[in-house]
Amino acid sequence: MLDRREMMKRVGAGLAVGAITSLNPLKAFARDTVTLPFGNGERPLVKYPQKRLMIGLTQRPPQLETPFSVFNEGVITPNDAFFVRYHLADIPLNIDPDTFTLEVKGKVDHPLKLSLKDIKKMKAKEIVAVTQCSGNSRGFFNPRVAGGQSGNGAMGNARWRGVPLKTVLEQAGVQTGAKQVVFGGMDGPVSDKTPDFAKALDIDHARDGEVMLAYLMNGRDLPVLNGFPLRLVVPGYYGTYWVKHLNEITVIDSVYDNFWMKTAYRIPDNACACVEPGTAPKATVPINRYNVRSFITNVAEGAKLKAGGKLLKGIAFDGGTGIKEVAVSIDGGKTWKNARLGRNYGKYSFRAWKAPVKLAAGVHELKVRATSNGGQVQPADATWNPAGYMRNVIETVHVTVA
Ligand SMILES: Nc1nc2c(c(=O)[nH]1)N[C@H]1C(S)=C(S)[C@@H](COP(=O)(O)O)O[C@H]1N2
Ligand SMILES: [Mo]
Repeated sequence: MLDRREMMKRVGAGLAVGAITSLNPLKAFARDTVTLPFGNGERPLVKYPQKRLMIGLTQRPPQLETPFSVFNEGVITPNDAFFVRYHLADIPLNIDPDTFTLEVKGKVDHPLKLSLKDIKKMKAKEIVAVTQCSGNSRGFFNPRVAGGQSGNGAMGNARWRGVPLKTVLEQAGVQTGAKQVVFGGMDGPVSDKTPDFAKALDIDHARDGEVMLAYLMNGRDLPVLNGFPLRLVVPGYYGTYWVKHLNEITVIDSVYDNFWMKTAYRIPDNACACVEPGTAPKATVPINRYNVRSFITNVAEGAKLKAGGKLLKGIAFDGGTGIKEVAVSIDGGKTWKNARLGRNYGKYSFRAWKAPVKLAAGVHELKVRATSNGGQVQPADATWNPAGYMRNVIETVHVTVA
């Protein structure tokens, strides 16, 4: 095992030269590629520190997608396979956990400077929750839209341990008139024309007791690329709010209007968060909770299967009401059969499901459809919005059975 300082050095060295492959002990693999099932879907498989081979989307900043087969290994996504998304190229490489501090300031009675030790002394809490990028599955949008062309691997589910943001805000003493809380991380832009990354939550949301500052992910320190040593966890909300390398919390008495809140990460202000393809929404709101999704994880697109019995397996999740029901279809959606749900790790977690089916020889469309406890059902037809967010159409896997 590498100690942390050595690891940081290697992360630093690797990223500084841009091409991780040149330093990579697994260099040979970097020439391997995978092809995601949409136009221009070819991607390199890349090796980064603390990560297994991942699907590379960009190098600087690193954006890595989880190979989809990982989701068939269990409902918890291993740290070394968890996806990575950054906006800005200057990512922090030499974080010393002993000198790291989190500042809490703005409209508070007692501004705080907390060390990691201080934070770890507070009463801890654990939650299993999905992180999903707003643009997960963007590559499937039709018509295509600009932005990172992700397949379905820009999501993951982990057990997070840390302290409720509420506890920290109480310690700081939020003043009356507070409207939002702004979160900043240690990464930054390379050019000062690029707006720094920061996100905001409404004060009531920030104080709901569920939003937390996490320092452990699946029982281990956060991987560097997933926000070491501290990140915000916003259960049920899109990944954009889950600020990594979190070192600044500012309570404000207005609605935060930086680029990342006012311009980016906004969705059409209607129930489907969608518009007629090719058109622009009239009004938008900041992206917020996940919609309901489900996937078959043990049969890949285009698979060839043997005729007879087959146990379909997969996962489902939503924005925090929990999964009520998952149904599968082997006839392209004409008939549906309920799946059996697996163990419940809480309403923010992936929920495993299983369904035995009998497949006759021929070509089939397998489909899976989840319904949330909140009554939301996946749509049969894909919705569209110009940013390519929130795809949640009923997934279809085409198979040939012989
Ligand atoms: N500091 C920082 N935090 C960040 C981001 C970032 O660019 N910088 N990107 C956000 C976005 S858009 C997503 S989807 C998640 C991804 O988390 P991950 O890289 O741990 O998978 O981190 C969020 N937190
Ligand atoms: Mo994201």
